[in-house]
Amino acid sequence: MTDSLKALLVGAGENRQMAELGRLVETLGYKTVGRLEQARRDGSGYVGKGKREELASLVEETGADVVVTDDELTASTARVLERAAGKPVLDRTALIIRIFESHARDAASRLEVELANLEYRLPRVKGGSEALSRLGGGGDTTRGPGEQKLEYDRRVIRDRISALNHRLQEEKSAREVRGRRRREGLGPPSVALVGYTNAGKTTILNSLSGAGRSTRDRLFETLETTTRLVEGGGAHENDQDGADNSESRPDFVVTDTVGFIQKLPTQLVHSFASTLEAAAEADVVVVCADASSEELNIQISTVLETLRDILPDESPMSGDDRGAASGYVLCLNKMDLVEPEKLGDLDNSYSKAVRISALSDTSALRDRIQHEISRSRTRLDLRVPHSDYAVVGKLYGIAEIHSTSNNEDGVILDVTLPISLASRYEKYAIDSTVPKG
Ligand SMILES: Nc1nc2c(ncn2[C@@H]2O[C@H](COP(=O)(O)OP(=O)(O)OP(=O)(O)O)[C@@H](O)[C@H]2O)c(=O)[nH]1
Ligand SMILES: [Mg+2]
Repeated sequence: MTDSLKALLVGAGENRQMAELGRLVETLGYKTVGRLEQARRDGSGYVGKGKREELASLVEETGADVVVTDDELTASTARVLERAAGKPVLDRTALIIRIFESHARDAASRLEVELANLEYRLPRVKGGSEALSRLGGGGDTTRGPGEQKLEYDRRVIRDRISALNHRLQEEKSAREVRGRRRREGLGPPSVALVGYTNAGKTTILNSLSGAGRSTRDRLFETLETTTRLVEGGGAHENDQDGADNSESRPDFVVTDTVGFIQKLPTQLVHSFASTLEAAAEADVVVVCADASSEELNIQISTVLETLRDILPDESPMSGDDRGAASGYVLCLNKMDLVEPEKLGDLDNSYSKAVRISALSDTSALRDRIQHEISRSRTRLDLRVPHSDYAVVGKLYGIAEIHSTSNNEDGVILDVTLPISLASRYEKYAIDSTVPKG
């Protein structure tokens, strides 16, 4: 495609994200040829009458093919704007759905995007005479032809929506079973990489795990969660004699997720659910951010706010947002692109964050993750009476067993457990060392 579509961007209201809208448009392969902004959003036409006239002449001047708005519009507002511009109008939601459509690779994300698209279309099928005449056709004798087709279309859309919801619900149940197994301690500790779109999450995953997943400088490159194993390499080679295991290097699994964005269309919350689940279930959440972005602060707070709304209170996210809280790690990526004079600001705002350039080296992040995992686990000496022998079997499923022996009182075990599970076994502890946390 040599000739990309020319887009004219329109934003209204206080919370305008014109630069980001430009990035979204670019991600879809359009070229931005002009911008129009207004501080107050107009109830009937998104921008006021005067601005709509300005829009018409800007369309003439620039030869724009399409008008793109920074907010979702109702069908009638879109129509008002479309009439003024004389060009089709694409709102922010439709734009993001199109990006998701063109980036969806696996079956599940395609289903989710189809669902989002139908939910977006449903309220827009009804309405004015234009929609009716466009649909046309139909042979019912008691009703107008358009009306009959319309009913039919809406019913088809609704049926398809419920079928898709059903399929996605089934998948969700399967994921929940897997999640429960994991929370029971079956399997290695898990780390979720979450963050704003284009922060570098997939690049970080690839670097940590040696995977070769697609990364590109465009928004919403990743639309599905993927999990990879990172081998820790056992105990730290540099351990001094007699050092305890607090700096052991556990294996972990790391999950890459769908990126966040401001004003996320509600229709895409489904696509997003797996990201939120991954974050809710992770032992360590890594909030990744593009340190070189002009919008760094807003991007970080968008991510933290979205996670806070959804995660339960006991989740690792319920700490402060300076990267110092237990359970989540703030990772400032793309440090290679940060201007030297900005480093001071980063120090002040995010003193506890890990800084990396994922293109060259992620070992600092890996060390921090392993440190967090070690902190989330505790080592105990246990004596399990022979009468409770089933407990020993259970421990083999959930703990790392360092040594076992038998005596007349029971089985003696030296184990490392997730702190969240340790309280169940406290009564068998040999010292009175009660695990903290
Ligand atoms: N200069 C520089 N570029 C980076 C760095 N890390 C990632 N990138 C680039 O940033 C772009 C986005 O990286 P991705 O890993 O795809 O980002 P993502 O967070 O997975 O993005 P989505 O999947 O779209 O949410 C790519 O072009 C990467 O090559 C870094 O440390 N320095
Ligand atoms: Mg990605």
